[in-house]
Amino acid sequence: MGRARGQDDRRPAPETRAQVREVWRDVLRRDPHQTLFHGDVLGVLRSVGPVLAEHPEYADVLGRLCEPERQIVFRVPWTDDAGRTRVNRGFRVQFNSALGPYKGGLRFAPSVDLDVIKFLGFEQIFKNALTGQDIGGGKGGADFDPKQASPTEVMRFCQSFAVELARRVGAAVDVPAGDMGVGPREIGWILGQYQRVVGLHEPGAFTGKPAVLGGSALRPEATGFGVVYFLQRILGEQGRDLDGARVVVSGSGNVALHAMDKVIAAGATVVGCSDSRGSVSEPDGVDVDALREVKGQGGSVADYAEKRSGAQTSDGSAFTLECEVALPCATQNEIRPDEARALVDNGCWAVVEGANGPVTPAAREILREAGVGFGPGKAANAGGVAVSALEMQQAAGRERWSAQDVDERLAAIMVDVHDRARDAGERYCGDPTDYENGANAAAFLRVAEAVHSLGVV
Ligand code: NDP
Ligand code: 2IT
Repeated sequence: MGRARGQDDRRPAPETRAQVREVWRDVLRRDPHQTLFHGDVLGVLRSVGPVLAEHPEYADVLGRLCEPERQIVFRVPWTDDAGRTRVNRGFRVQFNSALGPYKGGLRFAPSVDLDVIKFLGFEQIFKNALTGQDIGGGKGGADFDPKQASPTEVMRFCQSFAVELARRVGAAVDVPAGDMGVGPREIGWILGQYQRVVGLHEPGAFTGKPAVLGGSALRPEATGFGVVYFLQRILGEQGRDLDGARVVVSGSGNVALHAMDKVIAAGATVVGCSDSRGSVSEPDGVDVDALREVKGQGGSVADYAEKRSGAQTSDGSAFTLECEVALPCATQNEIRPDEARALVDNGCWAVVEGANGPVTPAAREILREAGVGFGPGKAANAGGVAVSALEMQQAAGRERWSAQDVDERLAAIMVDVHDRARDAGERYCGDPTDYENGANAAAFLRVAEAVHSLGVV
């Protein structure tokens, strides 16, 4: 990137600012109750001002970025083990396809609604652009609770969900993957029914598949590993490293467990973790294999702690524990102002988002003012979707790459994501550590150029 822009060059012209205000008014008017989505849009609109000062022609793109190309809401009927008919609501929001097929995960959780899916889908457009790969943005899921269902019920649900999805997705159209509540097992079941309906062998229509069906080596690990590769770059810029650091990780699902593995391998100690039922502190270090085993059997972090003499459980947040690094890897809105203040008071060096949207805007402001390093999810957790894109490449080329090969590519992509966010932070905000505005600016530049080049479509 060229010379950093001065303060005066960073303010868009009055007519450009008016265009941005009109986009924001339309977003509020169309869906007045979608507060999660609004928060995410506002963050992007605030970040892109300096980009629009340089490229006023991209203001015209904003309205199209904020309105999904297509929103599919559908009924998912299924039969439970007692023979009763059950109904859930399914979603697929195909947000933007300027850079490639819509790409993004499926979330199964009772809290899923159109607001959650639009927030995640909007975030995904920019995250995917930051990876440098040719993938558009989308997201989907259902208000279905897999934790309250037996394996046969989950399979029937996935099959019913896949029947509707079959008319909407495909390797060159839209390529879903997993997210909360959806892992390789569910993707395998969805793919199985999808292929029956479309009458094709088309494993490239989904990523995050079981390895035997063409799932990429290291896709399960990719998000958590990528978070730590990003964290290591932030710490490197601070002249620090993970050796001897105390780390708190929230969640104990896919992203959290692999992030724990990676920080421990780098010499850190995981002193706290959590799940939807509570949190645990363990100053001598969480035993991740033991935790994985308990969680794999449907247990909670409290069940894990019961077996460990040095562990203590709590109903409160894990982020009030003393730590140098915080990795929120569970869900949105986990770190609010109270937790942010506790992290600052405890001398935390960096907060890096493994989950999507776990740190609220007010909490981010507190971290920023205190000079705590912050890695926004759309950059820091991009490793998952990046390896999904590598899985798409492997499917298209009928190839299988080794775990080492994928890990090297993942590490290189995370360095690029970090450097893109840092360089844009420097250029557009005069602050190379402003990864949040930098990530938004860098991603917007790439997507906006693509949308603009396609004409008004
Ligand atoms: P999982 O379903 O594997 O794990 C989610 C974890 O979060 C579980 O331990 C769950 O608890 C916990 N959790 C859920 N809700 C809450 C809550 N309200 N409070 C505290 N803990 C909670 O999901 P993933 O690990 O795949 O996803 C985690 C986050 O990472 C999500 O925000 C997701 O969007 C994001 N992400 C995921 C990617 C991926 O590749 N999977 C890629 C990029 C981002 P319990 O065990 O009790 O259910
Ligand atoms: O939030 C995310 O980036 C994901 N759930 C992964 C999406 C994907 O397509 O791999």
